[in-house]
Amino acid sequence: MNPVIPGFHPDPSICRVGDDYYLACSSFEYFPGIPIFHSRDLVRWTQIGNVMEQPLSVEVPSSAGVYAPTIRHHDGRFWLIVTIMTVEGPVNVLFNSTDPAGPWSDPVRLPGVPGIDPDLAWDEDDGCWVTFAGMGQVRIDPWTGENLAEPREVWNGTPGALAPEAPHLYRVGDHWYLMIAEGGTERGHAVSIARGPAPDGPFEPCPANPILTHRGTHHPVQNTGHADLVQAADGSWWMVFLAVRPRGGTPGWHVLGRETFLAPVSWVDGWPVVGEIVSGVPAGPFRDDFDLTELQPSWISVRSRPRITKERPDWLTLHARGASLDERDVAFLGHRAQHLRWRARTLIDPSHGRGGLAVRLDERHHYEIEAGDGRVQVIARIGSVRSVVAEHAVTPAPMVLTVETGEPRVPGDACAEPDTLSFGIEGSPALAILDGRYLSTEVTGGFTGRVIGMYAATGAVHFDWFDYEEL
Ligand code: 6LW
Repeated sequence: MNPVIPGFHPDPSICRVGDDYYLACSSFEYFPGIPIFHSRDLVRWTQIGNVMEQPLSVEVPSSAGVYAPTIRHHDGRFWLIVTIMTVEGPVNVLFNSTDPAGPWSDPVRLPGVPGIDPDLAWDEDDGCWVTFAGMGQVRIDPWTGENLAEPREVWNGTPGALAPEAPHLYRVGDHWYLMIAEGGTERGHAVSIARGPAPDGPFEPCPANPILTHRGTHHPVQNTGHADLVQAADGSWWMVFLAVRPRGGTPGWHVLGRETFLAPVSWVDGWPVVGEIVSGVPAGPFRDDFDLTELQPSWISVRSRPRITKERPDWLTLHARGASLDERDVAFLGHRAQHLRWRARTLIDPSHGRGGLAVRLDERHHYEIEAGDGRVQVIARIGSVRSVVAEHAVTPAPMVLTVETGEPRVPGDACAEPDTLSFGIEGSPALAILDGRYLSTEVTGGFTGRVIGMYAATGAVHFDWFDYEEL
């Protein structure tokens, strides 16, 4: 059962214009921010751009930054509202564009919208409503970001439920529906809904709440929640939502972050009923030969783009800015891991610096194979422990570095890891095989997933190509 957008692509929000669907996801500390996808069938999605092409000017810890966008199309224009989580708390901003591939407008700040996970909806009188986790609601002027009234409380989900969040407000038939996530974004995650006569309620909860949850089931897809609804041109309804694919022994580890899934929705007695997941098409291989001057939109860096030059034709050169992946700013260019089993490789020339191929969760959790100064090392950083787990002398020449996942060493064991990660130089035996659980969200905490990328630790490091494929 595949996601429709595999890999760390959480908090999906969707809209339709004619036969075209557009979807936005959270991106946290990664740059550029807020990937935008396009589809014609809801199953096959292509990334067409990113909303935030400028780095944030505020301090953003890992798993803070860009949280939970809502994308809507209104009056010929796309609108995207989002929370930027900073060390000082959430800042909500609104972008607009006539082309979802970009460029998007500069962000309009919404100083009167507290909370996170803002939603956008327009009523019959063109009034623009923002509903945010808390749950609060306010009418705004979307061009200036000003509040047009005081924020008010609205339906806050099932009494006693953890973390009511991710509100989305819709007009369907005679009712306004307020759909939210609750139960927390872990195994208890769920989607609930209420309806009322007006955008601000009063709201009556659905007697069948939660309308989506996999908590306490054997389902291989868990943590289902944070959903958005869309109606197709043929009148059918669909839900996109985030979920994870945990593996290994107890308690189960998910390593790809929260991914975007799809399910059909039918309406019974005026309430949405969510069907079984529609499996997506597995992502194809990804390769970049660095022949183009523009980077493909799925390439992400940490917080901002490092200095990247094309000083050798058809190579990419990364210029170091932090001494290792332990640092907040590092010259890193990565691609999200999207399969349960995969392999990535890069051809590196480390004659002008040290650098390599890494699997990153955050500054405190990453594994990498690093070349330079006549040696290759495999380094593991797990929490406060950093260790060189293998070292090998090499002649200073270009080489292909590889990382691939493998099966748990004792499958079926209560403590079995979700996978292993094996690092090496192509054509030689693996230098190190490491336990994959330490690069899972259950260990690292936070909201992201594995990102595989090239990096520079010192000097200028040249890369001829990068490829990634499912095994
Ligand atoms: C997001 C919240 C959530 O703001 O996780 O699963 C937070 N849902 O709605 C970060 O993605």
